[in-house]
Amino acid sequence: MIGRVIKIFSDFFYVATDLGIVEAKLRTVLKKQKEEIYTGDYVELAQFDANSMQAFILKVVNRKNLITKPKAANISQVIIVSALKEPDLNFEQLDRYIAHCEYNKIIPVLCFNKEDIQEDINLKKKINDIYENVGYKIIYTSALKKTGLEELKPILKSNTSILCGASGVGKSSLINALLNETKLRTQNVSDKTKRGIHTTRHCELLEVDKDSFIVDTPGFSHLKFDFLLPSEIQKLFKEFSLKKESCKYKNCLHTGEIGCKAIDIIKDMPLSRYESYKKFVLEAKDYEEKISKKSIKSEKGSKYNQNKIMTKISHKKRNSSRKTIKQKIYREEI
Ligand SMILES: Nc1nc2c(ncn2[C@@H]2O[C@H](COP(=O)(O)OP(=O)(O)OP(=O)(O)O)[C@@H](O)[C@H]2O)c(=O)[nH]1
Ligand SMILES: [Mg+2]
Ligand SMILES: [Zn+2]
Repeated sequence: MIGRVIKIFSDFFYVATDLGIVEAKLRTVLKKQKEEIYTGDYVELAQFDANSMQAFILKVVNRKNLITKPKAANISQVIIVSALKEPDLNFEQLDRYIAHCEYNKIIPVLCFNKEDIQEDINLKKKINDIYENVGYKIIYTSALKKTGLEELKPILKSNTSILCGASGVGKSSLINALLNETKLRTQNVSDKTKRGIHTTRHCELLEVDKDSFIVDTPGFSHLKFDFLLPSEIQKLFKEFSLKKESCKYKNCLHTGEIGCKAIDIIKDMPLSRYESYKKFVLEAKDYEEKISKKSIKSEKGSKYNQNKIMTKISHKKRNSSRKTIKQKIYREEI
């Protein structure tokens, strides 16, 4: 029997099947192999007991892709949810989510929620100016007043979409509004900080319409680019790839280098986008420095042998030579 994992609570996997929701555990072999299973995975079940609706997971089938933050599998689309107010819109944070989608090669849709409490019309204009230019789909919603949902529904059609964004922006509220029921728990943002209080704790896949699935996720905001090289950051900003005339210098980071030909792109780039770009480049530079220090360290622990670098192995880890073993046996014999 094949089913789809909709929720994971410690060792229990809730799997949607034709016969209903099955509570499954991993087979011991899978556990030993440390096979990780994610919300959204299709799995093969065995030893199904119809009375208790329990079974064991044999294996994962047909995993098309995997997102590691938030963790989910077989995702066709990311919907980045931001609030226009409470919590205030943070452009740098939004650029972080977008850049992560670009890194994962998944096109994001930008959803700006809580439009019912934001009176500043210039904010919408600013958003459109920044993000429409680079081709991202933008929608405005209010989960509370149920506006914008008709625009969101066709985007979700025949997709498995994952909602991601900071805590309190209204991800769970949006799904409740789409389902027309209070299925998911939601909570007011903190009075003091106007930030969310991490209500959703697990990823959960829900069917919002026939063949349209959506994954609710816990809010998160710690996304840093401390795993890429500085030269890789420009690939995450569409502005650099959309224009043909760009800077071709291999090592140029387009951050004020003499002779940089990306000057026109930077001139046209909204300030907030360029600021985000420079910040991510700095994070990547820290990473580059860290790995170069590490490699110097490992080189110091190496010695040359026939023109090859051989890493020194500590005495404890090194295998004894045959001569030493023979001597030991000899000593034991006498
Ligand atoms: N005014 C207004 N309030 C909203 C809207 N959407 C959500 N809220 C409120 O915002 C608060 C947080 O909403 P949640 O749906 O819990 O937010 P979340 O993004 O799921 O948060 P986490 O689960 O912590 O990641 C709740 O009090 C909601 O009622 C909206 O469109 N307008
Ligand atoms: Mg939530
Ligand atoms: Zn350049």
